Amino acid sequence: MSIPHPDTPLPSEITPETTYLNRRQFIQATLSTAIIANTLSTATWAKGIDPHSVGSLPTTQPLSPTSTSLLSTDEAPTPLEKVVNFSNFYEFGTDKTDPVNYAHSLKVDPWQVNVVGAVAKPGVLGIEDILRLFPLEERIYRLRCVEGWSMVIPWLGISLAQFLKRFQPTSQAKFVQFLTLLDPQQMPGQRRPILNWPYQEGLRIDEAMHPLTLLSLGLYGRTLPKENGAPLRLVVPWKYGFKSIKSIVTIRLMEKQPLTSWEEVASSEYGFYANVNPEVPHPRWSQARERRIGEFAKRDTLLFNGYAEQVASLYHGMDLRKYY
Ligand SMILES: Nc1nc2c(c(=O)[nH]1)N[C@H]1C(S)=C(S)[C@@H](COP(=O)(O)O)O[C@H]1N2
Ligand SMILES: [Mo]
Repeated sequence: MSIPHPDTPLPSEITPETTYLNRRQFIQATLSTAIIANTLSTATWAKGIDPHSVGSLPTTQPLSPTSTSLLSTDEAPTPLEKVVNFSNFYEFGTDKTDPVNYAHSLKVDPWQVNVVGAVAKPGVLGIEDILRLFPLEERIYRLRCVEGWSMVIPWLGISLAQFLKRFQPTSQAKFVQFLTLLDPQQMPGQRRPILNWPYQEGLRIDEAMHPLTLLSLGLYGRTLPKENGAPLRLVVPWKYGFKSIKSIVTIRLMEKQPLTSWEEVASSEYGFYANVNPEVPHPRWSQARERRIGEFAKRDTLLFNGYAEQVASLYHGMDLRKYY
């Protein structure tokens, strides 16, 4: 894989997170997902046709927020068609269009989330329970991928802090680990050693408890499309997109900092913190600018993805070059 020049204004310049792989592995991984694609386009959905009649997104349902958060940006949301058709979800392949073609094999109902570890009241909640117990908000957030592209997405979700408090984290709970479903039957990308499956992520407890941190169950007024991490995924808008882990089944409160999937495969390139920072380049490309999907000219990337006012204090006194 050649690394494109950072200023070439083409979508093809986007540097895949997989360039750490050797070419052979990469090609194998890509070919392994060559199963029958669902050819029905989600564009139909974007045009307002009921997805139940389309078949490509059979599990999405209308979902109404009780409020729109004041934490929302007023920037124009990225069209739904782009949000669904351009996505990273390596459990279904490493191409941006693999999730929309292959994620239909994921079964999202029934689904349970296990909360374990350093909590006084460990427990399991289904998606209906979560929707019944916690107020659903709409939050329009920027999402900046480490590869150099960004989107604005109208998420529907609940506060992760409120969710975690229900399980009563103990004084040992210094970090939170998140795990995606492990099931190579449903997630064919897990048959290849691209990452050490299941996908794992982690946050420090104060990051997890921050009011911006969202446990998302939907976008654009409907439940989450499978491509985007149905039925439940994390959204941490001041961090690179890879922290926003999809299709979560386990949340573990821990005393020690958990290992994350991308640290595990390339710790010199992807750190635990992964805060968006235009001044700290990735070892193989600059992070100073980004392409908003759907736009031609590049934008400057903002410190903490523009959320510095809300989150900079979490990192007071930390060397952000060391803790990248
Ligand atoms: N389980 C899992 N979660 C994941 C990924 C993945 O491959 N597997 N990709 C991450 C990356 S690199 C990005 S940029 C975002 C993309 O989210 P989106 O498709 O909603 O834009 O999901 C993140 N969450
Ligand atoms: Mo990403």
